[in-house]
Amino acid sequence: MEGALTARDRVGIQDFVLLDAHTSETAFLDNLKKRFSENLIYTYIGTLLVSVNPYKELDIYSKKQMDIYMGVNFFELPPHIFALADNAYHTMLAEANNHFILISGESGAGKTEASKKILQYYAVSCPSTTLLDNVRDRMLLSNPVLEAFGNSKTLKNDNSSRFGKYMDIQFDIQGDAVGGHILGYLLEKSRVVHQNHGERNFHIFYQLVKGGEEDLLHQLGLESNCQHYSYLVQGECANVASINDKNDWKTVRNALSVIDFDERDIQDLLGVIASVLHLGNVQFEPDSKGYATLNNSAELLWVSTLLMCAFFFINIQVLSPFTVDHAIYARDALAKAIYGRTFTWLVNKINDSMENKDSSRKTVIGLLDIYGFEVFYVNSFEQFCINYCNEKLQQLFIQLTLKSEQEEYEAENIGWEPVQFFNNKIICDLVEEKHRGIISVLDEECLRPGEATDLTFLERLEEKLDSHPHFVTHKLADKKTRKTLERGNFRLLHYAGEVTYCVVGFLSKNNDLLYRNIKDVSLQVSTHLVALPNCKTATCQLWQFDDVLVRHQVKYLGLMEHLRVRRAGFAYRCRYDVFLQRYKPLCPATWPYWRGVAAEGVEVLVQHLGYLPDEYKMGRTKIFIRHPRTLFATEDAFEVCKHDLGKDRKTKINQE
Ligand code: AD9
Ligand code: MG
Repeated sequence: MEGALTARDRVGIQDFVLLDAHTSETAFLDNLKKRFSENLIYTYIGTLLVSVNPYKELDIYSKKQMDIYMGVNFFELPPHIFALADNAYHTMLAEANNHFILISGESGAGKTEASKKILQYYAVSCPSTTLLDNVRDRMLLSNPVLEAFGNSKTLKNDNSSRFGKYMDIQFDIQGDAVGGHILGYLLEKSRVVHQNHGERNFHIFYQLVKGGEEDLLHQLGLESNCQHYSYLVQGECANVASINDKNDWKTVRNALSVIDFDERDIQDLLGVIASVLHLGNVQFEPDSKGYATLNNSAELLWVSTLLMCAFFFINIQVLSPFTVDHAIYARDALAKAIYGRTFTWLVNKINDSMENKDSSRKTVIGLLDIYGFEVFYVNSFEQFCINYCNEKLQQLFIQLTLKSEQEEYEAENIGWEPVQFFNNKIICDLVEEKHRGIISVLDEECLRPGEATDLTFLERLEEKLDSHPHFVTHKLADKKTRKTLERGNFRLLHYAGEVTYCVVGFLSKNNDLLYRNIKDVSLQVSTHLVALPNCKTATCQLWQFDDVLVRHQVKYLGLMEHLRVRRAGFAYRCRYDVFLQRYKPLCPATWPYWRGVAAEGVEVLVQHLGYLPDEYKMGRTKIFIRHPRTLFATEDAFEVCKHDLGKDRKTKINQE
C-alpha cells in the first residue's frame, strides 16, 4: 500500500539547493512543475529567484502578503518576489550601499510584471511620511504612462516592452523611498511606422483614438476609428481581447495629471501623438517626371499645426525633388524621430517629477527590466539589438554568479572543484569586437554611403567571420544547413538558441544614432531574478506547464550550472575584521577586544559558537559560511546579546 504523500512529494522543494545532491535536469523540472501545480510559482536557487509565469491572477501580492515578508530573513518564508525585494532593501540599509535587481528571461516571461511588484513593495511597505507620499504615487504611476508609450502587442506578449528600462529607487538614511530616476534604452521606434502581422503600434495610439473624448479628438483632427490610420492597421489587430484601450486611456490620462503634467504639457504631448497619425496618412503620387507630389495636403496641414502648437519646431523645405519611395522614407523617418524625441521628453519629465532635490546622502536600489530574447519568423535589426542586449545581460549574470563566485574561491584558497558552464562571451565578442565584430563591420559599411548596401555588409561579414563557430550564412554553411538558410540572411547561434536575421534594412536602421546607446549599458548587480515564460504565445492563457519551453530555458539560462555552484559553494562570506567587529560580543575571548590577528579571532569566535567544520571555511581574507541558517542563528544570538548589553548599560547608568 502506498503511504500518504509527504508535503515534499506534493509541493516540491522551495530551494533547489536542498534537492538531492545529483539533481538531473528532469528532477529540476519536476520540482518546478510540482510547485506550479500548487500555485507556487517561485523557487530559489540560493539567493536567485526563479519564477514561472502563471498567466493568471494569484492572490499573493496583497498588502497583507507584503507585511508578512517585511523584515523577515530571506529563507524563513516561502520564496517570493517580496522576499527578494525585502532582502535587497534591508541589506542596502544595513550595509549603506547600492543594490541592483536584475531580471532576465524571454519575451513574455513576466519581467515587467515582476519589476512592478517590486516597485509596489517599496512604495507600499517602506516607512512613509505624508510629504513623500506623492513621490511614491508618481513612481507607481510612471508605469502605466511609460507602458502606454513604450509597450505594444507583439506575437510573444500582448504587453511587450519595446524599450529597456533601468530605474533607480532612492532611499534616505531612514529607509524612506524619497525619489526615483529612469533611464530608457533603445526604444524600438521602427514600430511607429511598421508593424508585422499580428502586432500593434505602441498602445498610446489606440488608447487615444478609442478612448479620447469627442472634443479632444476634434481638436486634434482625429477620427475615433483606428482603421482610418495607416500606422495602426498594418498588423490587422487593432483590437486585442486582453487589452481594454478605453479603460487604459483613463488610467493614463489620470496618471499624467498626477505626475505633474499640466494641461499644456498634456495637450502638447497628445498633439505630437496625433501628428504622427496624420503623418502616416500623408500619401504621395508620382508626377509626370516620376517625382513625388502630395495627393492631399490636409493631413500635412494638421501635422504642421499640431507640431507648431507643441514643442517641436519643424522647418520643412524641399531642397531637391524626391521619388515617391524617398518621400515615404523621409515621412517615416520624421515620424520615428518625432516619436523617439517625445519618448525621451516624457522620460525626462517623469524624472523631474520624481526627483528628490534634497542633497543628503541616499542609497539606491536599481531595477533593470529589458525586453526579453526574441525569435520571430522574420528577424530584423531590432531583434538583433534586443538579442544582443540579452547576451550582455547573460554575460553579466555569468560574471556575477558563475565566474566571479568561482574565481573568489580560488583567490581565497578555498578547495574548489570548478563547475563547467557555457560562457557566452564568445557571442558578445562576435557582435561587439573592434574591427571584426558585427557592429564594427556595420558601422564601417555605414561610412561608405552610396557604395555600401545591406548585401555588401553581409559579404564583409562573411569575409571576416568565415570560420566563426557562432556565425553562419548560406555561403558558409554546410550542405545540410544551407537548405535552411536563404541568401541575404545570417544566423547567429545565441546562448538562447539559433536566430536567423534578414539583413534588409540593417544599414539604414544603424544610421539612427539612438541605437548606439546599447553599448553603454553596464551595471553592477547584486540580486537576480530569472523569469520563465510558460506558454508558446501570449493569446495561450491556459494554466498549463509547458515542459518543452521551460526545459529549454532552464538549459540556456544555465540554471543547472548555477545550482551546482550554489550547492558546492557558500551562501555568505565576510572579511575577517568586519565579521569580528560585529559578532565579537558573542564570545568572552573576543569581547570587548581581540588583540591578535583578526582571522584567529574569528576562528576562536566560531569555535565558541559551535560551528561544525563542514559549515564554514577560512579563506585568505574572509570567512565563508555554507548555509544561511548558520548565519541567521549567529545573527539571532547577536540580537539577543545586543539587547542584554543595552540592559547592562542602562543598569550601570542607573547605579551610578
Ligand atoms: V517582454 O520581454 O517585455 O515582451 P516580459 O516583460 O517578460 O516580456 P510581462 O511581464 O509583460 O513579460 O508578462 C507577460 C504577461 O504574463 C503579463 O501581461 C501577464 O498577463 C502575465 N504575467 C506575468 N507575470 C505574472 C504574474 N506574476 N502573475 C500573473 C503574470 N500573470
Ligand atoms: Mg516587459
